[in-house]
Amino acid sequence: MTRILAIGSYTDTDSAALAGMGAQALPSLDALASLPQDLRSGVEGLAYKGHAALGGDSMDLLPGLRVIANFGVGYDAIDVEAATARGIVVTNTPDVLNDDVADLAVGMLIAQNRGFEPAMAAVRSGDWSAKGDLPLARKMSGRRVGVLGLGRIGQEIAARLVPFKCEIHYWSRSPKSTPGWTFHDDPVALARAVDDMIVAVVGGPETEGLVSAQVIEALGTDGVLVNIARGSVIDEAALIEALEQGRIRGAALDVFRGEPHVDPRLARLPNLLPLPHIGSATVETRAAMGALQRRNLQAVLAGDAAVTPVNAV
Ligand code: 8YV
Repeated sequence: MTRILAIGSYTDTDSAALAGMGAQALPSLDALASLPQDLRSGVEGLAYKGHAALGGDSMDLLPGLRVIANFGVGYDAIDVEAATARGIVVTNTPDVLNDDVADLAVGMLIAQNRGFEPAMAAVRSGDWSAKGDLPLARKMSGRRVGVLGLGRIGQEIAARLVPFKCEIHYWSRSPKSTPGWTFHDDPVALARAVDDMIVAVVGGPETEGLVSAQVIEALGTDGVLVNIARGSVIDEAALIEALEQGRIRGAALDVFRGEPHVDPRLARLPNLLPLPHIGSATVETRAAMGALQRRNLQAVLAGDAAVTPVNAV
């Protein structure tokens, strides 16, 4: 009997480990409804990897479900309220990816300020020898950087920027005890106070469109906006307009609304550095995320407390 379903695309190592626990693989959430009812009825654990919305309707297809173990720290795709109402424990994979995501955010800020993309293109295309040196880029060390959301990942980002002599400003639901970083009580005030902004808040309804047209405007024509959180946090239409009109100098995005489909107007902008959601995409971190996902599944199915639950059931 199948006790565990593993939805999503896993590495060979993770697939083997899940299969070792008796899990049946399912490529996507859409395929759930077409599974035979007797198979669905026996499922108690769901290993979930993906960003498609997992709501109460899907949970109801698995009436014996006890745990949804999400592969990822962000669980905005999962209707946690619906899970709690059904007595289902939801878990995520926090902390093990902080370093990778923070490394990427800082790398994106450097790459965008120093103009890595046009510089690489000049070498590859032969323009360097044909047309000579590129226009000068901007110095990154010493810039004033605003971190929007000072949770686990936001703190790692801010800490990494200190050795770059950056002045750190942040917005968070409440002020934190920090080594001299400046708190702002609204995102527009944060944007006004800094040169560049890095978005590190959780996704979901409470942060939907938090980076509004006003925030982008307040960042100003020298500003760079970096997003390693969720596409839903940024008013993408306002960002496209601002990038097209040069009202913001650049953006570096690892996440998009409706990803993996990216608005073509956004994708073709020369002042955008786009990445395909690779924040946690290293061999080491993905292995740690998979291991934590499985530990959560095993714990709940054995009747123990989840290792990293996000709801109280
Ligand atoms: C995804 C992420 O988990 O952890 C998160 O919240 O967004 C990523 O690490 C990864 O893309 C796998 O879906």
